[in-house]
Amino acid sequence: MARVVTIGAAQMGPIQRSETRGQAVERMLRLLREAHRRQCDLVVFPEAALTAFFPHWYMADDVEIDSYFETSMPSNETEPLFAEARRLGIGFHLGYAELAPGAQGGKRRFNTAILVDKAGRIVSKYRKVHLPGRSGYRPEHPFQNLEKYYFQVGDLGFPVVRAFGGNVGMMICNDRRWPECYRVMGLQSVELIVLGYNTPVHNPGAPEHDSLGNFHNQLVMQAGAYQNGTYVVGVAKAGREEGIDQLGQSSIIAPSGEIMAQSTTLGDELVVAACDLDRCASYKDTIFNFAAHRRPEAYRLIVERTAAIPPAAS
Ligand code: ING
Repeated sequence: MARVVTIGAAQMGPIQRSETRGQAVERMLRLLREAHRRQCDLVVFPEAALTAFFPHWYMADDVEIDSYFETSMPSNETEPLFAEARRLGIGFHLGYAELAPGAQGGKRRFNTAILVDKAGRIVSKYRKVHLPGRSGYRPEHPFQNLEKYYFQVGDLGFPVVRAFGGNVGMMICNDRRWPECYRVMGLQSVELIVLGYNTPVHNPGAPEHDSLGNFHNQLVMQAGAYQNGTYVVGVAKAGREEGIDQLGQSSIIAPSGEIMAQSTTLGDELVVAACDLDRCASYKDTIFNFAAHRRPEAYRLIVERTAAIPPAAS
């Protein structure tokens, strides 16, 4: 019996600062109902799907910053999403900013994603490990990427759980550019990786890369899928959000690395594909049979070294 999971990549257009969480959830409910009509088992929403992507601007006031974070999940505003998904019998992935309690009554802020099963239970949680950009304000840049300022590095690793009939893992946005993330989950026999992203077309830190933004977006997810024999579903918050143009290209990618389905707009758009998890074996059991071919003793630098060290001059 094939293990087919019908997945809906629920791309969202921009969420402006003036939009409420309730309005964002209404848009998500419309995508969820379309997913039900199209027989989806799982819907993947983007990174930071409840608000505008606030790391793109600087805030000093703690109360204002916290206003972009969720202190509970589900929260009052997201409960309708959990309830409707449960009623329709659909699971979902949701990215949001998490405010978690810290030691001595402190608080911790994470860029977080959850996986919710068809019964509405949170079955996995992930906190973003690779925080791009800088922790300091750059006045010379047209916009910021202050994730290192607003978020702590995720402390949950890269969990893979049994869900939707297979082995499912998560990552968030910039994580998809780092092969280590895919391999840590590949070493847990992952068959489906779901992720959301907010990716500006323009990178103020490396403008010479801008023309390759779409290419790099596809490259990293296709490579990660193929090299670990897993499906990868990447879902954008797209379009012009607070004056910043963001990539679309939400994609469902097969273990072969082929793109099965991809968005063609920069707005709210559901992209659907039936994913047979049994197709992963064709790669996991042959070219990427880790047990037969990997040589960890040759890879020690990957874990022991953070920054690159060039060879000594001969
Ligand atoms: N965003 C971006 C990403 O990794 C970025 C950061 C922007 C990288 C532009 C390259 C070019 O897709 C997040 N939120 O990680």
